[in-house]
Amino acid sequence: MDSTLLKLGVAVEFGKVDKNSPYPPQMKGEDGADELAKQALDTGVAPTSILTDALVPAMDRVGQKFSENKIFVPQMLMSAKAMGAAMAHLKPFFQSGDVKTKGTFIIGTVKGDLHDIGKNLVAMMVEGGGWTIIDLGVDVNEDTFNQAVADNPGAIVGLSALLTTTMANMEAIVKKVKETHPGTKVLVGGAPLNDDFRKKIGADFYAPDSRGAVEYLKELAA
Ligand code: B1M
Repeated sequence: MDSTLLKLGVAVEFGKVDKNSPYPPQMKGEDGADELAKQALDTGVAPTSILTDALVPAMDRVGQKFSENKIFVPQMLMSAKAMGAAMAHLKPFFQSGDVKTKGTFIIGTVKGDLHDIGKNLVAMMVEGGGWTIIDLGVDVNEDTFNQAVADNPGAIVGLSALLTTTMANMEAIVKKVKETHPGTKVLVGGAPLNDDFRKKIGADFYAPDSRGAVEYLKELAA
């Protein structure tokens, strides 16, 4: 693999945000995710390769170490910050889609859940696919989703959850939105979900990743 991508993966894994960041001490003075993502783009590495070959595997390693109690929440947070610094460079590439005419996509991470990297990525890709995005942020309850649908009739709703405890909160959101606004399509995603769960809570589609979300919306717009 490209050596800049390898370094970028290490920077995200260890939470090195940028060159000036004092954390982690053993990487003092080295380039961080910010500089390395820019260098990768400048040398012609494709944005999708930066994402799938460096950033996502790095976050997987972080999750693995967290599961094994080798790192704790503060380290995970620094990795998320480093991932964010790299993603800021990729954003313009993922957003440079068609004119936004396909419709409105309301997205949020559900109640109780603060994970937003995957949700932001899905929002970026869908925006690049030509949709107007209404990002409700994290820890979003059923009333906020419902109000957003009331304000944007005909919008598609996307729910994200990264915790087995918070994915359960999706059901109440799907129920409320569908009861109040019949016919509203609801797309769900997030690492602990699967299609059986999607069926159980009455959502319309489960996408395992951002590409799946884009493809589903493309079908709806066709
Ligand atoms: Co958290 N965390 N975390 N965390 N965290 C996980 C999810 C975990 C798997 C780590 C582990 O134990 N291995 C674990 C969950 C266990 C479980 O429930 N099964 C966990 C835990 C336990 C926790 C806390 C409870 C820890 C604690 O406090 N003791 C806590 C919960 C806080 C809360 O939400 N209330 C917590 C906190 C945090 C941080 C704040 C430190 C930080 C998040 C920062 C942020 O998001 N701004 C964090 C992080 C970074 C992670 C890991 C390491 C990385 C998540 C990530 O960003 N992945 C994660 C382990 C892992 O995933 N490997 C972990 C990269 C991202 C691109 O992938 O989000 O999966 P992902 O999104 C994908 C797909 O899932 C899909 O497409 C995306 C792109 O391909 N997708 C959708 C997502 N949403 C979609 C919506 C769609 C369609 C597709 O349509 C609408």
